Amino acid sequence: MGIVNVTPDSFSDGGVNFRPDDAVASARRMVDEGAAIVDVGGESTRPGSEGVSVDEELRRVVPVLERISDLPTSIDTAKAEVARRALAVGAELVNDVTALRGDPELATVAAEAGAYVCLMHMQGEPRTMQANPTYGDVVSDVKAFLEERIRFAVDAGIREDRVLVDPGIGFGKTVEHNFELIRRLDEIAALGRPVVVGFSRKSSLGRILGDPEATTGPLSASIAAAVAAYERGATVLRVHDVKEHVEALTAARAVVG
Ligand code: 7PJ
Repeated sequence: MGIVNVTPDSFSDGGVNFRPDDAVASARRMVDEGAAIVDVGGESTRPGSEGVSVDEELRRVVPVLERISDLPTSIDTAKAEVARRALAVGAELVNDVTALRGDPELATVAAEAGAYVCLMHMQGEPRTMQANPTYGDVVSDVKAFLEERIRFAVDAGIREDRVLVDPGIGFGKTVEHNFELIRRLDEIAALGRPVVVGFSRKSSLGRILGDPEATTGPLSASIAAAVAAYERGATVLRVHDVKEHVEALTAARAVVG
């Protein structure tokens, strides 16, 4: 899954794809490089961020999605109206970092469109989530949350075989929490749904390399985390650098057999 943030302020590619022409070109390049789907988002959820209005989010993503309706696309939003418009112009998956908790209408919109939905775990909210993340057992807690959200989605009319789950790397988690979630990803995969992992360029990768203030991490470490996640059962890797991840994962797949 290639990431196209149509935002001025996302944590690692903010501004790069803010112009529609650039976002469209990036999406096409990612698919050429082997992405199975392109995740288009108009609202940054980086630590500390505030939200944007529905109108602003629509202004950012709809013109881009309209021009890539021939590609497999996902809409990264927590807003029902943004999802509804995105699905109408061809998106097939709703990637909701709130796991259908942010907008009471979103589950119905996804159910009625027959869309795929990615349910992501987050402790707290983007503005404050990195203040003091605390768990009993992080993997058990995330797994129980995802199990409950799958139930919620199915009860809202979303077919279970349309649901993907994501442990939410960096969303209300310490560095150690993030790596433990990957180490024990098989426990999340045991939910029986495809597991999405987004570790690409995240700050924990810069921090284990020795910079306690890092806000991003390098490509090399991103690839290592993606391969480790793949070996433990991840099916979708959400990444900025598609070509390099496709190359690495192709080799990893050849090893796994
Ligand atoms: C994630 C996400 C993730 C899913 C972001 C970035 C930071 N969606 N949206 N999983 N991270 N499903 O653009 O990398 O880990 S925002």
